[in-house]
Amino acid sequence: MPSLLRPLVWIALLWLAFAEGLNAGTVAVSVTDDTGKPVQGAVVFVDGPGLTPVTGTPEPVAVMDQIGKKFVPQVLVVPAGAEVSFPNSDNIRHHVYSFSEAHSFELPLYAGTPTEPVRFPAPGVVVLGCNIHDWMRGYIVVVPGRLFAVTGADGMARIAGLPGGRLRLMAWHPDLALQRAVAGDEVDGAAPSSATRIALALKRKLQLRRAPAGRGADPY
Ligand SMILES: [Cu+2]
Repeated sequence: MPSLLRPLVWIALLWLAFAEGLNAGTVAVSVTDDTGKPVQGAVVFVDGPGLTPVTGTPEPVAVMDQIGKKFVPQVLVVPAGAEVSFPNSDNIRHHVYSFSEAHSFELPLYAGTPTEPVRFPAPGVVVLGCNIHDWMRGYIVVVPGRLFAVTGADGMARIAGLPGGRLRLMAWHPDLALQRAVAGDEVDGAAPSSATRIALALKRKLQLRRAPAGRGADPY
């Protein structure tokens, strides 16, 4: 390339980067409970047009493990269309199932890692259980696109790279009184930055007394 043209190429590249920055907004979301306290571990995601769908290969497969008779992680967030593997890292068998509307499925009693992952085609909350161990509870939160974040101890989640247009922010938490995502404000994705707040009605935590020593031996 003639050296005279090189500065023009750099200017064009810088302009593209600048224009991209203009179109990609950032939102800071503060999630609280209904008394105004920050909520940690809430899934915040964006719903609206212009979100990138998952088209399949070579998308990495997400993992929902089973360790010590628990689902690990307890909450897994994936974009719609993603595949999830359910390895069983315990030396006993588990029987994973979900009756959720977003995707009901079953992995009958198994050890090790099933050969096929499970695809989650539609957005929604998929509640996982195990037929053998009643207390095992896990959640796969299937969100419409790749724009999501989980709140920290301060109840804050930040999502960058918003597409232009009106976008609705949604929030979900495993302790929600009703197991469905809560709609927050709409934001303008083209704005460089915005901030909003979502309040969640959580289940009241019961103050359980400790079981007497020597009882409650694990039968499994
Ligand atoms: Cu189990």
